[in-house]
Formats: sequence, C-alpha cells, structure tokens
Amino acid sequence: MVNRLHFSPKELGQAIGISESSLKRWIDAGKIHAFKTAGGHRRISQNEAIRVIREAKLNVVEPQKIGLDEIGDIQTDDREETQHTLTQALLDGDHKRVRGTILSLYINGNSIAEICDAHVSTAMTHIGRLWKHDTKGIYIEHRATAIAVQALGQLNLVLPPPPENAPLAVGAAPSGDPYILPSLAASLTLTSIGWKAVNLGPETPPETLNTAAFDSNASLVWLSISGNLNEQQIAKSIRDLQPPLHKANRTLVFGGRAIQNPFPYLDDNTHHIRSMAELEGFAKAALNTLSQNIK
Ligand code: B12
Repeated sequence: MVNRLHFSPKELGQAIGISESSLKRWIDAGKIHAFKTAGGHRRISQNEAIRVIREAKLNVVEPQKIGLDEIGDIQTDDREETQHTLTQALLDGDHKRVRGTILSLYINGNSIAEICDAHVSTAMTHIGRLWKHDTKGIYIEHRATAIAVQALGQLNLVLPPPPENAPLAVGAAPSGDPYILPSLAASLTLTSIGWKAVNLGPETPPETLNTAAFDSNASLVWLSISGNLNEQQIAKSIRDLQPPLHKANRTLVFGGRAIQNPFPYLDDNTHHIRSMAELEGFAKAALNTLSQNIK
C-alpha cells in the first residue's frame, strides 16, 4: 500500500505554525523534498512532512491540515501517562485514540522499536493479566490485538519508503504460533531503518519461510516465537531453518516471549535477539555491512 496524501506549503505551514514563505525556501534549499504539480505548484508528501517534523522536532499545532486528525491534542511527553492512555484506549476498544497515541508517539520522535517495546508490548502485557481475572478478558484481548494491528498498519503508511535498492528481510511466527503483533512489530522496526520487510504472519511452516527467503533473495530472516510451544517445538522451529539459510548465507534472528531458556545451537548466522530496540541495532549494523560489501 502506498500513502498518496500530499499537501501544499501553506497547509504544512499551518500545521506546524511556520510561514508558507519559509517552507518554500526550505523546499528550494533541498531541506524538504517536494514535487511539482502539472501547474507548477509545490507539493509535499505526508511521509516527508512527518520526516521533517520528527527531525526538526517541530510542534504540530493543527494536525488536521496534514491528515493527522487522530493525534488531536494527545500528549506523549510523559512515558507512564502515555502507556496508561494506550492501555486504556485498547481496553475500551477506542480505535481512534489508539491510532492517535501511536501516531503521536512517532511524530514526537520515538522510534518504532521504542513504540513496540515500551508501549504496545507493555499495554498488551497489562491487558493479558485480565485473562486470568476477568471473563471478558479473551474478547478484550482479541479486540485489542485487532486495533493494535490496524494502528501499526497505519504507522507503516507514514514511514519513509525504503530505498529502491534496500536489502530484503522476510519473517514470520512458526507453526503453532497464532500471535500476530510480535512479527508485525519486527517487520515495522526493520522497515523504519531502511529494510524492505515482508511479514508472512503467524502459523508459518519453516519450509514456507525458507521458500520466501529464497524467492526474494532475503539477506535477513526473522522468526518470532510467542505461542504456547514446548522447548522441543521451539528448538525445532529454529533448527529446521538453520541448514538452508546457513547454506545460502542468510542471517537468522529469532526472538519472542516464548523463548525462556538459552538456545544451545547458536552459530555465526543465528542470533537470539530480545527486543525491538536490539533488533534495530543489529539490523542497522547488518545494513552497514551489506552496503560496504556492495561498494
Ligand atoms: C493477545 C494475546 C493472545 C491472543 C493472540 C491474538 C493474536 N492472534 O495475535 C490469543 C487470544 C489468541 C491468545 C491465546 C493464548 N494465550 Co495469550 N496473550 C496475548 C497477550 C495479551 C498479548 C501478546 C501480544 O500480542 N503482545 C504484543 C507484542 C508486540 O509484545 P511481546 O509479545 O511482548 O513481544 C515483544 C518481545 O517478546 C520481543 N519480540 C517478540 N517477537 C520477537 C521477534 C524478534 C525477531 C525479536 C528480535 C524480538 C521479538 O519484542 C516484542 C516487542 O517488545 C499476552 C500478554 C503478554 N504478556 O504478552 C498473552 C499471553 C502471552 N497469553 C497467554 C496464554 C496463557 C494464552 C493461551 C494458552 C490461553 C488459552 N488457554 O487458550 C493461548 C495460547 C495460544 C497459543 N496457541 O499459543 C499467557 C502466557 C503465559 C505463559 N507464560 O505461558 C500470556 C502472557 C497472558 C497471561 N498473563 O497469562 N493470547
């Protein structure tokens, strides 16, 4: 899916409280990427507007001018309060507030990895505790997952698109694992730092993941393991992937809450990573190595 929203310098100026003429100067100086309409008018994509706002740490005073109505007046400066807002909105089934909080966190400079680790995972952990204490827990869990998936999907649309020649990563959750959010979080984290990421989602057999990696010539493969699997099943889901990926010199990273004990079969191509922040660091380093090898 491609985000086709774009705005005039006047609209962006109104959104961030800066004059239209200053914005035109920034565009002409190459600080903001814009394209011209057939009539010669400058237009800025929503992704680019958000990149500029994040990088220059600008305040959004009129979000509706650039299609970000959901963020309204949601404040995200206080981490604990934001975690509380997100948890409550997920519990209430309040789509708009969930989307607004997540978008606002991103626009205010939080990385995708931080949003997933410190906010989405924390809120879902809290919601999971209801499962034990409240009969409504399971339906609330399902609804919260669906809303969080939607909100992260919307966030995906506002990320800067990866460069044409970006390397590819493919990933999934293994057979027997129904969890949607963790693999989606890994996919978004990788996209946000310039990988082309393809998420195959839950319940993916190893041969399917391996075929996808082969077909797309992926450099990196991730496996997210959160389901109710025993230690042998977890080890098998990783070990089935190791020989074919190793042979093709692809890197395998795995993580997820189901992995409680150290995996005894790590090698140079197989890495256990515990959070999206760690994945971000690892995948940035891998990007650098790949781009040096190309030069
Ligand atoms: C939503 C949910 C469900 C939904 C899933 C819906 C869906 N299709 O996705 C449903 C209802 C299906 C479900 C079912 C069950 N669930 Co459940 N579920 C959850 C819940 C509330 C949220 C999980 C989630 O999506 N989190 C959001 C993600 C983004 O966060 P995360 O998992 O913490 O992942 C982070 C890290 O682990 C890491 N990470 C994850 N993957 C990867 C991958 C890589 C490559 C890397 C680098 C990092 C990484 O980064 C992530 C972001 O920080 C958790 C609560 C919790 N504490 O997690 C319970 C929970 C996991 N479930 C639990 C249970 C018991 C079950 C069931 C057994 C219930 C039952 N009797 O049916 C079943 C088992 C299903 C199965 N076959 O495995 C327990 C597990 C207890 C335990 N220790 O084993 C929990 C902890 C709830 C609780 N407090 O009791 N569940």
